[in-house]
Amino acid sequence: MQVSSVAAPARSAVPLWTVEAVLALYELPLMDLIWRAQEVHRQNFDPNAIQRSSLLSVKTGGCSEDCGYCSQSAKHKQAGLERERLMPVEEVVAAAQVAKDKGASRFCMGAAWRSPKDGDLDRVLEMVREVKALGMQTCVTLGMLKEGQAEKLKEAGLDYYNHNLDTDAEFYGQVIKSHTQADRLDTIDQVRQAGLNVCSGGIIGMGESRKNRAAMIVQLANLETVPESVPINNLVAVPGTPMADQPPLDPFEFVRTIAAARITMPKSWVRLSAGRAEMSDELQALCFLAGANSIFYGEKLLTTGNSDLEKDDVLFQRLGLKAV
Ligand code: SAM
Ligand code: DTB
Ligand code: SF4
Repeated sequence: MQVSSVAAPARSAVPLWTVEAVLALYELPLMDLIWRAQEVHRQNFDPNAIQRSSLLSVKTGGCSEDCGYCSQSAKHKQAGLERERLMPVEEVVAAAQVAKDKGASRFCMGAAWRSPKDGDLDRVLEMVREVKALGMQTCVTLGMLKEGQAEKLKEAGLDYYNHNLDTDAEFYGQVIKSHTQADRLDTIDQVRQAGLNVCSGGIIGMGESRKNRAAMIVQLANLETVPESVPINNLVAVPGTPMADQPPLDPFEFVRTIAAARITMPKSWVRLSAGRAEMSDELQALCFLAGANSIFYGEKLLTTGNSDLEKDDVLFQRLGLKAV
């Protein structure tokens, strides 16, 4: 695959990944792949330290977009979600304080918007300022940004903006028709230009091929600046969405995807994100071994359930993991 024409000057010394090279990683025997991922992981991180992030949906449902996996699209009425308004700042800060008291160091606020209106953004800026003042790392995910909005978030003290590629350029149009993957890349670029850390990853298990998965990893790893944070979500097949009946992915394919992300993006936080509630303890341990070093911690993701807090604490103890 010819990719050299997209090499930016800042990256010229860093060889770009090709889909073939990442597919070759996927095709390694699992033990060899995990060994390579663990080597890379140990060169860059404490292998026994896992960051705990809590999530809060600050504006739920009624989204204009048609993302096939999402319970929050206005088109997926069968998902039966109550549409809610943007939460008051005090309630968000109170939830962040609870998350901090329970041991989360990072707080991620999500809104079901195609893009934020300026008035709504002002309230989110206040949330960011106040959550940051609690001493937590902050992340928001608000959809596509218009010019100037990323800068305002940066000024408010935001650490990370989450905007997932979700899937590769080829498969994207089969899952989402209301915006393009190029729109996503444009927002990621604005976030980067504003000096924010980029959090961008994707969802697997949506019926994409292994090649699509590898191509998504390549797109992320070859961004002009590698995203500092890469969430890997396993599809939560929500009843009432077009993906409700999607057969579950082979769990080892999930582990392989974590390993591919770790090897191609050695210094990034690789986040074992949605789908953890359905995973066994042993599978989660394999994900950590493959280089995942962050989880969502708390009873809820945005609209769906997450692993039990107490169960996570026991798992950390059993595996000798420390929370950071
Ligand atoms: N509306 C904004 C956006 O799409 O960027 C922010 C909120 S959206 C819910 C954030 C991310 O949640 C999506 O990019 C997707 O990766 C993830 N997500 C949503 N529904 C999911 C599901 N059913 N399973 C796994 N991940 C999901
Ligand atoms: C990300 O990559 N995963 C999180 C966070 N970023 C915002 C969201 C997962 C949502 C799972 C489905 C739900 O709870 O609605
Ligand atoms: Fe809206 Fe985001 Fe859900 Fe897409 S993923 S429908 S943009 S909330």
